[in-house]
Amino acid sequence: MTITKDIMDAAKYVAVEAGKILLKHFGKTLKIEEKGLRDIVTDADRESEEFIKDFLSREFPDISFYGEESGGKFEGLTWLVDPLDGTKNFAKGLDIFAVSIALLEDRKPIMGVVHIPTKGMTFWASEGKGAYVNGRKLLLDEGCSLDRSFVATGFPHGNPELVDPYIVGLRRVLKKAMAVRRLGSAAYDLVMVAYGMFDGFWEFGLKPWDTAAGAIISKEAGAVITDIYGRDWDIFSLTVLAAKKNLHRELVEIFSQ
Ligand code: 2AM
Ligand code: CA
Repeated sequence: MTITKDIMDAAKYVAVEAGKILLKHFGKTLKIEEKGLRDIVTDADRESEEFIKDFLSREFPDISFYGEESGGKFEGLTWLVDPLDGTKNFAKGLDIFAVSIALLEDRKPIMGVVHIPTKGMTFWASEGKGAYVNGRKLLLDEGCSLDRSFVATGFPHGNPELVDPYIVGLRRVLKKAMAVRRLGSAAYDLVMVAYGMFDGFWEFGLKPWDTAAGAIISKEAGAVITDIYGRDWDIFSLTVLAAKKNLHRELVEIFSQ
């Protein structure tokens, strides 16, 4: 499907408006509910998703909808939405969180919007058409070696079995990297790769809605995106690695040892 300006504008609009809903709740006392093992949801997640779902379902009745909080179905063309990526940060008053909206065609992201309300930054991309932040085109250089790189990661959560294999790779990266950061919002991390702030990012055990939009944005900005072993990545992959070209090669070698 061709991504028209109308469809991109609608996704950007709804992401920015959902961001306003999040800001309205941010820093206030929140109703926090446990939805799974060490997994929480707040009223802000729910209100943001409801708003996005209502808007997109009304504007695009032929496109399916899947949201982290309300579910749905992955069928043909599907909106895949994380209404608040970085819920734990948000609930604790740490201002690193994002709204993530991807459009999937047969389970593959063909367009993505990530909005960071606390920074007033809206990132977007569509397949083959490049990535942008607030109207400025993003174009990454080829990157350098790990010892000169500023990289981000996410720690495994929810599945204790991922911790040991994750630590093996983290140990190797920590011995070489200029610096390693951990923010707690994968959509935010991925657009910061697109932005060139992070030279690379990897994480284990993410969900499709955490990565779909950020992945197409970082790819369209010029990052290479695979799993940590350099194999083809899709939204259901167990691991993700997005990095500038030269760093990507070095990280794949490190993780594959
Ligand atoms: P979330 O805030 O939408 O849940 C940080 O490592 C990333 O992992 C975030 O993108 C976060 O998305 C996700 N995450 C945090 N805790 C999680 C859990 N218990 N299960 C699955 N994903 C989680
Ligand atoms: Ca979320």
